[in-house]
Amino acid sequence: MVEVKETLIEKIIDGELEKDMLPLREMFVFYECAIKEITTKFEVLAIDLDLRGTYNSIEGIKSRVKTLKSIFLKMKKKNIPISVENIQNTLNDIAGIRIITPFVEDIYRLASNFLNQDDITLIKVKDYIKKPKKNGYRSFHIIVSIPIFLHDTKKNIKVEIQFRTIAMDAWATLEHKLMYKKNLKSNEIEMIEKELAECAILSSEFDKKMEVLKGKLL
Ligand code: 0O2
Repeated sequence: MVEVKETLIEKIIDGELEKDMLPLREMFVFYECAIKEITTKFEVLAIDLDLRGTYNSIEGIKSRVKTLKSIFLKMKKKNIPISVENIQNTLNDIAGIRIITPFVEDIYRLASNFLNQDDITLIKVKDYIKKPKKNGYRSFHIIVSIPIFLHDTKKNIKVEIQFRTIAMDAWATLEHKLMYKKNLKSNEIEMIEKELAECAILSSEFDKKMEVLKGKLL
């Protein structure tokens, strides 16, 4: 045990650990750069749409780079050996951006405006609005690739973008909080899942009613 610790300290002092970690650190920096590029694109789109429209079509933009722990757990679940190359090839959601909109219609319009930009390559679409998940989860996901320009090269980086209305985001955020609660018995889980599915239906009806009101008022 002591030996392992000493070896680790020696590696840190010698700068060896830093050298070993470089590809991993680079990987995280590239994903952060891709998030910056895409966030700016949506901020510009929001400014332009707000100039022409009657309300703010983007309520909020959130982003995150997946934690190392979460990356390793997902690779383990998929039973794929861990290497920087395997991680980049296997996982589509290391860089994640969430766009929150007032209305469902805004989601498809924003996604289409964004995908029309010629440096964006669409890799995959998952429309959980048209086809919600069994638990009631609704959201529109796209996986895209965007180039980032470094001092001597260009790299194409994959990013997952989730589009949600305020109602979809509220449901998903609360569901995430409730379902990650520990020490629940299986009958309690079943009960919560049932109630959450009911809330998802209410949330979907809410979005539909708001869309109708928007048609009348905006
Ligand atoms: P976190 O904390 O956001 O990182 P894939 O391997 O791509 O085919 P994956 O990654 O499960 O399968 O794809 P999917 O279904 O598009 O889900 C990706 C992300 O969507 C999740 O990331 C969540 O952010 C969100 N999501 C999907 N299903 C649900 C759900 O039922 N409830 C909530 N609250 N969010 C959901 P992570 O990695 O699970 O989590």
